[in-house]
Parts: sequence; structure tokens; C-alpha cells
Amino acid sequence: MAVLETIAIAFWAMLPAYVPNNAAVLAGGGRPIDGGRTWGEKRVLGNGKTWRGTAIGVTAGLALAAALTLLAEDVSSLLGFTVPEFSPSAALGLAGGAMLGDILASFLKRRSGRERGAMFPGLDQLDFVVVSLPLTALLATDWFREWFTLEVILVVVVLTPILHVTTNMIAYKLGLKNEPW
Ligand code: CTP
Ligand code: K
Ligand code: MG
Repeated sequence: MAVLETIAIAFWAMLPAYVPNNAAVLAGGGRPIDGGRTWGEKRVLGNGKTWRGTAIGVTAGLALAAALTLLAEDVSSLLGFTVPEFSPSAALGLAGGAMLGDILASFLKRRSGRERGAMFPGLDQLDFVVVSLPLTALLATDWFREWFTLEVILVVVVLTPILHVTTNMIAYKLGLKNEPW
């Protein structure tokens, strides 16, 4: 029971970080963030990181955090344990950090010679966790301490790659994404 509780809290707390990347896939297109610039032989970020995708991704994460906050009390009494409400700074850390992590991952992919869309196992699945958690800890320290216990962080590290692989496979099958990763 305690394990299920930890999993539910981890999933709920991470939703504002999970949604931005998927929203960006749906919304992507338009001007690339790097403006077509290169660093060395390769693009700084590539055409897969756009202003529109990033803006809509962050907005979707913030909107979801606001919606979950409105639902938190009812969901908590339904489940019999408390799920977090999101402060604006926690929401920004999670949603903004997720998009930033994805962008930094593309930077690393280009530096290691990988073209847009190339796979980078490990980085692809955890890039947004690696940035969103520290950024949230920085922006919303008390909130982070309250909810992201060691157990929750462990669940996040295990659960995230599983969810990532599953959702990207579904998005690929639906024709929303060019590659299944
Ligand atoms: N996307 C976007 N802006 C972002 C992130 C994603 O517009 N900040 C959109 C792009 O259309 C991108 C798609 O979502 O092609 C899939 O995202 P992702 O897999 O992260 O990008 P890739 O195209 O695979 O590029 P990269 O190799 O740089 O990850
Ligand atoms: K990515
Ligand atoms: Mg990709």
C-alpha cells in the first residue's frame, strides 16, 4: 500500500514535467530556437527544438499544474492520502526544467554528431528529470523537500523511462512522432 502511495505521488508530482515534451511534439514547428546557427560542423540545437514547441510545452505544463492543484483536495480524499498542490514556482521548475532538459539533450546530441531524431538511450528517457528536479529544488525548495523524498525520487527514476518509452511508442504508432523514442 505504501508503495502504491509513493508511486501515485511520484506520478502526480511529475505530471507537469511529463506533459511539456508531449505537447511540444503536437505543437512543434516554425522557427528553430538556434535560428539555424551551427557550432562547429553541426547545428547548435537543430530543427527539432522550436520556439512554438517550447512555449506551448511550458504553457501546457503550467496549465496542468494549475488544474491538478484545483483537483488535489478531492483526489486526496478519494485516495485516502494527500497528493501535492503545485505552487507557481514548483510548476515552473517542473515544466520549464523539462523543456530545458530536452533542449540541453539536443545540444549534447548535436555535439556528439547525432542528427535530429537520432536515438540517445538513457538521455532520451531521463533528460527532463535530470534538469526539472534540480531546478524545482532550486525554485521551490520547501515544496521539493516535502514531496520529493528519496523514495519518490527512486520511483521517478524507474517510472519515467517506462512511461517515456510507452508514450513515445503510442505517439509513433499514431503518426504523431517520426521515431518511436
Ligand atoms: N519539438 C519542438 N520544440 C521543442 C521540443 C520538441 O518543436 N522544444 C517538436 C519538434 O517538432 C520535434 C518533435 O517535437 O521534432 C519531437 O521532439 P524531440 O524528439 O525532442 O525532437 P527530435 O526531432 O527528435 O530532435 P532531437 O534529435 O534534437 O531530439
Ligand atoms: K527528446
Ligand atoms: Mg526525438
